[in-house]
Amino acid sequence: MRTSTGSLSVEVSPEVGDAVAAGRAVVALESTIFSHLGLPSPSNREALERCEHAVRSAGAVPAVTAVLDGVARVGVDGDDRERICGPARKMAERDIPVAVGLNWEYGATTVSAALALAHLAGVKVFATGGIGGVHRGVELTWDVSADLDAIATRPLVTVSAGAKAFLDLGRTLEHLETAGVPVLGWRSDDFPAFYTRSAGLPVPHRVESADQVAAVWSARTRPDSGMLLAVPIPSEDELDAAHLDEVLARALDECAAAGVVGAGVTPFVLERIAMATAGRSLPANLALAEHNALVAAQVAVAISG
Ligand code: PSU
Ligand code: MN
Repeated sequence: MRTSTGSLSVEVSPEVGDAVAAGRAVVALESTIFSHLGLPSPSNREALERCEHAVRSAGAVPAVTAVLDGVARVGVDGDDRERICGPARKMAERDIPVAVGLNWEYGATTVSAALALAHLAGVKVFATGGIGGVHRGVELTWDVSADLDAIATRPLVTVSAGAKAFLDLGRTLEHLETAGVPVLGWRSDDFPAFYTRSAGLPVPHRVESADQVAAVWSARTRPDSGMLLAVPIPSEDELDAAHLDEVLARALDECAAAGVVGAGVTPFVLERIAMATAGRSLPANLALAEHNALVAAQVAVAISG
């Protein structure tokens, strides 16, 4: 099924297209996390399988987003699914026209790109690991992830374990407030920090159930706006916060010393974190992504019901 808005046409898989047309629950997934950019092999494939399984177990249809051979896709099945776990080029929303126009083999969607494609396919809920946000030292680098504006301006619920831990989380919350994004804490009063359950910052509002998220969703003042559901990592998978702070500080210093800027910052820092935590960050990353997918599916069911 092909759906087209403006000048971009999106290839929607039959399963996802049927579900959207029938008003059934669908959860969009970004592909960066499943590609070589997000997680090392074979963890990336495990992440894909666990996220898809979690979505299905709650009665929703998973919809992986990507550009493959220059075609924007929502819902990737069959042989193409294998390619999602391969080498990719990182693709924010602004890169989608380039990936399509210049026929990229595999453009992996970040949050902003996934939201753009999911919206074109009529999907209402999106799950990821951690969103991008305002970087530490933003006053010098001006580095604010395009994820934040996409969350504000795409009519989807984004489900994430907060923002990536090495960001400036206070300023990230400020930016979301300015952009008018409702931020809800899933059974928590704290904004989560990806690998840990609390960033030491309060989340503006707490919700206890998917039905409550759906109730907030249906009362938005602007139909074209989105919201963020912040889901803390399950307690048993949480990393030690004090150790993590040291690791993050070192990784950011190394990033600066190596002169890495722009889109290269996130992959560089994530790799350093994985190395310095002796692999413990990897199972944590998998667990939180799977849990987010499960909560997102419950929300999608509540919204479609
Ligand atoms: N969080 C992770 N791994 C990732 C990302 C986030 O643990 O790979 C990716 C997501 O795709 C997110 C992107 O949308 O990083 C943000 O990148 P940037 O900061 O360059 O906008
Ligand atoms: Mn950036």
